[in-house]
Amino acid sequence: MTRAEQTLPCAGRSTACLASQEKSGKSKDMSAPFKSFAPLAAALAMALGAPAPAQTGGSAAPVSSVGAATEAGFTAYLQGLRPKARAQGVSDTTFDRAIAGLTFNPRVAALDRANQPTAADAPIPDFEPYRQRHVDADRITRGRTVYQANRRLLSGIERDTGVPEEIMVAIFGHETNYGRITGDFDLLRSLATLAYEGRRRALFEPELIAVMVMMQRGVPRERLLGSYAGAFGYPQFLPSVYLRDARDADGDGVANIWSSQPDALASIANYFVRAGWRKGEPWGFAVRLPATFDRAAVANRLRASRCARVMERHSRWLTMREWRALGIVPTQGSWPDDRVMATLIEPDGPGKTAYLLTGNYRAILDYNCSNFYGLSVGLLADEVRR
Ligand SMILES: [Ca+2]
Repeated sequence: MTRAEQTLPCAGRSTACLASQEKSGKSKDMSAPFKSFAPLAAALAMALGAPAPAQTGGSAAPVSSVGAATEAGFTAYLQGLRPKARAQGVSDTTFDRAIAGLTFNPRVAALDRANQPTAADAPIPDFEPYRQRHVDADRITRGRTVYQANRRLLSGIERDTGVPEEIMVAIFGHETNYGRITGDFDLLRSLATLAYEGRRRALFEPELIAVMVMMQRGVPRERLLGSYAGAFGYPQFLPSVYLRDARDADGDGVANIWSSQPDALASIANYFVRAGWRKGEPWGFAVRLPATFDRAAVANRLRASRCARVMERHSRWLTMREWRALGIVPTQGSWPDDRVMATLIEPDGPGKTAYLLTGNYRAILDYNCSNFYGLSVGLLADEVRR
């Protein structure tokens, strides 16, 4: 595993991670070591001398032992979900097939507990070292390959949706390193464990039932693998997001985000359409500030209800015309339309590269609420397009 691969998502569709952030008010910018799912699991497994986690993860060298009482409670809990599954259109046959042989996975529970937020007042590391690791030559080169291989499809999607071709590719690159790392935890077992464990049942139980709905609609049982927290496939969608946003783009009638690049890229675009991507606006761009720039004058005094630690690093919203009047200059390229609004971020503090971020940047944060994620997706997209 390379360091570049350690960015698997806590994705916006990954409510698991978002919830832990929101609860703590933590920015994911501060949680790099705990951002990965499958890679972290593999690292933990290695540290424990255990095989990499898979469907059998936990049985070889459990992180903690599970008593018979827990297993009995687990099974009883799952049986109790039948009415809820039925209400979502899951047949008894599918339900029985879904829970057959499932056991509590202590490794998943341990990974989830390990994914704890850092202290709210912990210092936020600089972005630049992160950028160098995640917008690296290998990821750019392979992104261009994916881009070229799917040009016809991508340009068609961009024409229809306004979501830029390179943004679809960059999300694919960031989530799974273009499909290299998608996770090999059994989704049903992981989600059942997390739902039963109960800390965030309100999030995980509906996702568990959503997997059953996927089975009901014909997704093969053996395909149901992903991160320990239930994200799967090239774009690392949660089950509920798959049901809502996944699309067939290669024409075989199945939204196969596990191995079809066209399907995965179209599904990512669909996610962004729903998240409010605005056609014709950039995600953001690097800018230079004048030496006399008055930061207090543009400070944001509102506290966001969601992802507050991420949003509080942004200035208040101004139009491009207003930013220009304050003496800000793009480091390259030209200004977007005067009326486009943006916030300002200085991820490494005054005197370093600053960025103006549009509403489309917020759509990227909806996918995964982290400034490091959003900036590196945008910058990778720029490089892929270049
Ligand atoms: Ca397909």
